[in-house]
Parts: sequence; C-alpha cells; structure tokens
Amino acid sequence: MVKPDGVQRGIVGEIISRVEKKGLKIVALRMNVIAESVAKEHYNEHEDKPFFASLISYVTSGPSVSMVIEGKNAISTMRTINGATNPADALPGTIRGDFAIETGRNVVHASDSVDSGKREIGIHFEMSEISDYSKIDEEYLYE
Ligand code: IDP
Ligand code: MG
Repeated sequence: MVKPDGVQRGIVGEIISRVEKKGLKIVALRMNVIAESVAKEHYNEHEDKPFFASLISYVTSGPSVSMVIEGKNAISTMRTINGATNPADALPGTIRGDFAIETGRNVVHASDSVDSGKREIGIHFEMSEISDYSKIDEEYLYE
C-alpha cells in the first residue's frame, strides 16, 4: 500500500515502478480513502499501542493506493523493497530509506507474513478484483 503521504507527495508512480522493475506482478490495484473501520481492522494488532489513534488518522487522511502483489517470496521481497519501519534505519535504495524521515509518515505498508497477507487482502479486496494472469517476462524472471 502507498499510504496517503506517498499519494500527496506524488511518488505513487515511482513506488509502483520499483515493484514492476523488480519483477513482481501486480494482480490488483485501487486508489481509495480507507474507511476508519477498515483501517482499524487492518491495524488491529496495534490497537493497544500509543500511536494507534494517530496511525488511524494518518492512513485515513486521504487516498491511498492498495495493491495485491504476487511472485516468488513476494512478502519478504516487498518488505525489503519498503525498508525498515523507521525511515531513519531504512537503507538507501529502499522506499523508506529514499523517501521518508519519520516512522509516522513512512509512505508504504506491506504485509509481514503469508497469513497477514491473506487477512489484509480479504480486508481490502473482493476476490473478483484480483486478476489471474501470466506476464510475458516470467520465462526470463524464473529459471
Ligand atoms: P510496518 O509498517 O513496517 O509493518 P509496524 O510495526 O507494523 O510496521 O507498524 C505499522 C505502522 O504504524 C508503521 O508503518 C507506522 O506507520 C506506524 N508506527 C509504528 N510505530 C510507530 C511509532 O512509534 N510512532 C508512530 N507511528 C508508528
Ligand atoms: Mg506491520
């Protein structure tokens, strides 16, 4: 997900481009303002944290871009592309390392496990919105 700060800062294309250039496959994509109830469900693991209220108001503050991304090791690869949660610790070359300063404005989200990925896809997408297709580069991306 490109969070609302990423949309406002005009780096949606840059972020999607990194995903595409890596070779991962985008199988669903949507821009919308996430409802507060949806944001709370998405981040329910953090509901007792001191930053929960500000996190919910941040991710619902404007449109964000949600994607379902497919590929070998997609979860760990996307976490690596995004970089560390705190942009101060994120390496150059990662999205957070290149485009963010503070944890509370860290531009992107990615699921942290296959189970959380399935759960989050279910929160944000209908199965009918997810495209099942092959890309012509797969023959050269995978041995
Ligand atoms: P992740 O996004 O790298 O998975 P999590 O620990 O799951 O990181 O935290 C979810 C989101 O909550 C972060 O991406 C960030 O936007 C926000 N967040 C986490 N810790 C803090 C904090 O200490 N202050 C403000 N916001 C935070
Ligand atoms: Mg997380």
